[in-house]
Amino acid sequence: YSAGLPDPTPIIDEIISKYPSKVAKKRKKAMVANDPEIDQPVQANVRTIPGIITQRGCTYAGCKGVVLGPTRDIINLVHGPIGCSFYAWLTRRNQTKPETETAENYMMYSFSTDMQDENIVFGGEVKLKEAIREAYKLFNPKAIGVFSTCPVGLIGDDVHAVSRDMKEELGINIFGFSCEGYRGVSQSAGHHIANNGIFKHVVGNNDRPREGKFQINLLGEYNIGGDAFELERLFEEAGITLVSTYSGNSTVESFAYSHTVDLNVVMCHRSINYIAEMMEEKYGIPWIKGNFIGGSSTAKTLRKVAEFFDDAELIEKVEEIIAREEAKVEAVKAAIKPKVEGKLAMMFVGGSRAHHYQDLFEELGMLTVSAGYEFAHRDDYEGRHVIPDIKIDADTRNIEELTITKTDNPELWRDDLVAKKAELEKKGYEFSHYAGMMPQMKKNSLVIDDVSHHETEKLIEFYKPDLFCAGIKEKYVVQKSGVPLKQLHSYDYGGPYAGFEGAINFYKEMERMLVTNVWNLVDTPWKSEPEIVGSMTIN
Ligand code: CFN
Ligand code: HCA
Repeated sequence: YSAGLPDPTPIIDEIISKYPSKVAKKRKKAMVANDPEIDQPVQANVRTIPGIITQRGCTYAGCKGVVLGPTRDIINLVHGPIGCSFYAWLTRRNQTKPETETAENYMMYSFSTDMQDENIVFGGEVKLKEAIREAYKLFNPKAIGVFSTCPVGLIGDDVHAVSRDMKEELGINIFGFSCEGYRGVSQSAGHHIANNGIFKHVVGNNDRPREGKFQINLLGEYNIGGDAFELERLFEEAGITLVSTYSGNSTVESFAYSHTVDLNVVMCHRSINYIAEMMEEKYGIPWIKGNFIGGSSTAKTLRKVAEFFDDAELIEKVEEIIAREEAKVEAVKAAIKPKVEGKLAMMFVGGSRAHHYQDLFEELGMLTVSAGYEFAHRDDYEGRHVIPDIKIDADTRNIEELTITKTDNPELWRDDLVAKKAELEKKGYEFSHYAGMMPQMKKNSLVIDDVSHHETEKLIEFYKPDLFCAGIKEKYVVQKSGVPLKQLHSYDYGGPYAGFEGAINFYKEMERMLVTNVWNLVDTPWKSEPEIVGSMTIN
């Protein structure tokens, strides 16, 4: 495609020609032939059509698995059948490192009320109370979060009332989440519910005094494959105090004083923008977007943070780190780029990585021919706030809304930060500017939201990509067709891929996966053998 990508309209038409007309009409709105120069709407954050094989997960997965899952000093108790808890048991590869050997860490456990038929018929609140008492007696935790699964909402167990009663009885922080799987159209609703719950029940509970000259939180970083450890290394060396991370390698203890920072740096905007906005509204803390996927993105984000603090010493230190680290990154890139340049990649992942990882491919000279998110909203694609986040009906129906009021404690309302933000904005510094995926992608690349299994097969046939990036459910189906699949959720067994060290690891992984003949040797049975057709004789 050195002369540019072909117009993907024929492939869009071919894909949807197999669908019934109503379905075709709906799916067509989720597919766009990209033009970075013009704004085009893409359908996103709407209900998946029943019968289509989607990549998506549920609201419970977004709340329990994604946002609260990586926090080690809270017992995350799942109220529901055991399968829901088992599903979210360390499958996301979010790592953690307690300060000491005896510090609280419950992440290796899977807590569940293990609901049975009789609890569905007679109610499960008594069992939930017993489970909370048992967890408290065994572990003596400082906090317990209770997560609702589908049957809980259907039978009407009130996890909030139970949590309030148990908080009073045991004297520790206990709170519930109405994150039943069916509540939204995807994981996205679960992120919102988790953000609201943490903000309401934890943030602001501890007004710890400052501990550093430059204090930040990192929002939307989940320490998959050790990503957060690499970023912690960089901040520490620069002299920037990382007060809390939402929620890679995190503690609820740190969430409680995370409102004492000067700046929030938001990495995955999709999952955590709500906390950034609420902290700004209540405490006056500004937030900026940051991306640490790719060597040049990492350098750019570090510079942005240093620029915010406007401190000569900090700026110098950050430049010193960037110069040293970029030299290492460049050396590896120079060796690998000639071997993978021009290779074609596709990625269909979550709500931010399908965009962020394009930076790494660009650095290697690879071309992203088609990409999409599973559950992002239109602003994540188009780069503008096109829909007010809080009001999308299917996504927010029944979500308990929070009324945020400016803090009444004058010491906690940061006038200095509000003034600083206004001053920087005048200089053209854009705080909440959110660059979406589409303006960065090439003309005629194909953007697809909530891609289906049928569409995946057709895309592979059409583009014959060198690499497909998605998750565990897609991995083996794609590989059986002779195309290597890199998991951009769990990183397969690899990582970290964030920061400078992460970029080096990722380049090496691309060399390992793409400079090999093994995929040409894959001989799928359906290529050589006729399709097996079933038949039945009725006498
Ligand atoms: S770690 Fe994040 S970066 S939080 Fe989100 S939108 Fe998921 S779990 Mo899988 S890998 Fe993925 Fe993103 Fe944000 Fe992860 S792209 S789907 S809900 N995601
Ligand atoms: C989730 C979690 C997930 C699943 C990954 C996958 C993750 O959505 O519930 O499908 O491989 O990153 O662990 O996104």
